[in-house]
Amino acid sequence: MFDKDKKIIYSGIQPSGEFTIGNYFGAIKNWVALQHEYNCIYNLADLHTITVPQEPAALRRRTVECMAMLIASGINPENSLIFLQSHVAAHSQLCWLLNCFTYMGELSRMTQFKDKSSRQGANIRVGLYDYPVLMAADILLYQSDIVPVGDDQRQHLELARDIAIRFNAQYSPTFKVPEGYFGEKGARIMSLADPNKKMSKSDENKNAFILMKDNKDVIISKFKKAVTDCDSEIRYDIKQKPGISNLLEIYSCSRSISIKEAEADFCGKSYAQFKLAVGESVADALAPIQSEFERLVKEKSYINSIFCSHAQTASNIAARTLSKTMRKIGFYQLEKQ
Ligand code: AQP
Repeated sequence: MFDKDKKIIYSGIQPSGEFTIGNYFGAIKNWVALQHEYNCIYNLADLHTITVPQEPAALRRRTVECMAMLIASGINPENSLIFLQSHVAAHSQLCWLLNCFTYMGELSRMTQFKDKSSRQGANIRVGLYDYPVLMAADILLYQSDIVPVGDDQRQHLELARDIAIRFNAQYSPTFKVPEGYFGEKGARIMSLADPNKKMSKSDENKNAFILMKDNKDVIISKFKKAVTDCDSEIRYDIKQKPGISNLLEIYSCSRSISIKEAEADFCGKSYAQFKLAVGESVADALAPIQSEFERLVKEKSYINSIFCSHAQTASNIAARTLSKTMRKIGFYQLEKQ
């Protein structure tokens, strides 16, 4: 499947909810484009989802749907590895090892932990605190060269690099130190209800996000309700006009044009006309993906065959790094009889 001369790209996405256009423009669309140039390893990160409560049947259903959505979006299982994290035991195993090379102070500084833990009340799960170490294990297991992530994951990627550098310095080169890849556009799609907050699939306010599965009417009605501001100028200015800037960003992503071109399209137009056009443009961009998704999601045995074969390939690659790491630390290795 892989070409030895190409660099390795690794990225993951959680089936913690149905994918939003934040996930699509910030991650999945870039993943699809990168497949031609790199050996790509994409992971449906279900172990990460249980850092917050999940309903078992819903998690199971969503996992299959998320896999179908990734393939419908253009991830090609013939060229890229695409598997479920819990099917490859090495992720949890390396996470434990790396926990012993990570400092409490580092994890306490993570803004995603501060943000999500403030919403969890009294009983904050250790898994939520440890999330960045599992993410470091995900990345380092595959000797990844490049990790495409949205802006929100920059801090976690930095930690993965720090852990790799620390481990390599203490023993000898073991992990490749990965570089981040931040797409030019869509790096941070914001909530439609609060443009100072990123769009998240687990937001309780359903009007805050557009799901990749939303139909045209729903999409247009959500954009109509999107928070803007009280003047009438359609221009990109994140500080003064975060709502309008976010809509311009979404429009430019959906049409694959620059922000300048997006602004030019709405010169002299009203907010109502602008919002309708953004909704229509997003619906048009999603339509072919949605029809492919509807076809694929019914093909249970095809999806299952991808889960099986890709988990096997990923396990083989991951086992090499895990065994090397354990040897360096000093664990006694079984000799073949
Ligand atoms: N709003 C966003 N704008 C740009 N990129 C985004 N990503 C997520 N939201 C946005 C990118 O999507 C990839 C997968 O993210 P994830 O599912 O692993 O976790 P997340 O970042 O926590 O995504 P959500 O939607 O906010 O999930 P919940 O609500 O469960 O926490 C990442 O590359 C991420 O940067």
